[in-house]
Amino acid sequence: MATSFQSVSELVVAARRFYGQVFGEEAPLVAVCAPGRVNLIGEHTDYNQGFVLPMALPLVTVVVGSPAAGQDVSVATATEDADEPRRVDFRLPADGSALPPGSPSWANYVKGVIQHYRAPPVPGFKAVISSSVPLGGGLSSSASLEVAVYTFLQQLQPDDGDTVSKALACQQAEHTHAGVPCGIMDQFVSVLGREGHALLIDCRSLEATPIPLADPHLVILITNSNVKHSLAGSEYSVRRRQCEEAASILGKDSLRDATMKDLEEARSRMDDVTYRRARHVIEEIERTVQAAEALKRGAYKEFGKLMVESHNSLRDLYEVSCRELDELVSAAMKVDGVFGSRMTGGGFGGCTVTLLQAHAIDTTILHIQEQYSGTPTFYVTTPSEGARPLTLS
Ligand code: GAF
Repeated sequence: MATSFQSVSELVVAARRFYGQVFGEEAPLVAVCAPGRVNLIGEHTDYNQGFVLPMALPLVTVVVGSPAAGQDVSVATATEDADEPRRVDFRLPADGSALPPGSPSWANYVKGVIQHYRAPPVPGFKAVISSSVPLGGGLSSSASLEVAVYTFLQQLQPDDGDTVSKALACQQAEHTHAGVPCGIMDQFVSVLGREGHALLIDCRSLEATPIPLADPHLVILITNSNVKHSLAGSEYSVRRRQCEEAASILGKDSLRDATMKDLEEARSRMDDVTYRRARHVIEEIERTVQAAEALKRGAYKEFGKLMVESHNSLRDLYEVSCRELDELVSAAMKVDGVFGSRMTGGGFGGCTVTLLQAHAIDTTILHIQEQYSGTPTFYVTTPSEGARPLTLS
């Protein structure tokens, strides 16, 4: 059975109750939410200025709160983590100077977004955070928190930027306050996601093309491996550097500008690891464009084949998969009615995404459960809307 998750309105009800418990005062005035994402194809291509094809999820982070007098900020999270305090209080720097990261770590996303908000000075506020995006599960819980906080600040004091600059500010927050040199995909789709559509994002021009994905005969199944290997953080930066190195050997600004012919011609001038990283990126960018075309035509078999090729390339050339993700993909691919399956997100744990015929959902879940050596969690999802303010009744 797929896991049921709290709807946006259930999360808001819970967050309002929690706000009362924490701050013990009148009801909050503002509520917003921002979604997590699943990437259908185009992995580790965003920081190479390539294409990605994610969709926003019905799993969201909700922020509810009110403006507060002065420069004081108080934020509490409904997520329990025994190691970290669930409430943080700090003062906004009056002179607009930096708001450095510190402890608890979850509050760094809030501080980072305040620092990069495009209409300073940010006023004081009280808020609580509540989320249905699994933490550290590769579905962009951090981007959804950043974008939710930014959307909350917009309700207190409108900014002067457009949606793309909002996504870029949230990406900056991740760089400076979480220390992750991520690409733009997660924040972009959390801001601009569209119900019933995947987004083909050109990570160079930052233009997005919505591709309809609302076929009642099709299911998008996310399987959480429920493992996260410690390599995830450090290896991400290593991969980024290897791609930059490959681009520089090829004499290109980024791997987006390179072809397989360029790479083969330069092969003797780079080591094998650099070659394999670059090959993944160049071929994955091409696969993503082909997959978007296939999706437009409803050619799910073709799409599924590209998903599996993407997974194999992430496993063998980019080396960001792991035993658990490989197990989940190969279990899914044995079931009749499954079009394709692959790891999604940064890798080294987290989730897989599987595209299948709706009638095959029960058999697929059962088969994966039987074959997987760990304990998976399943989410049946649909492409959902990006960040938005919510009405409080
Ligand atoms: C993580 C990053 F945050 C994204 O920018 C992207 O690079 C992804 O890994 C891999 O495709 O989610």
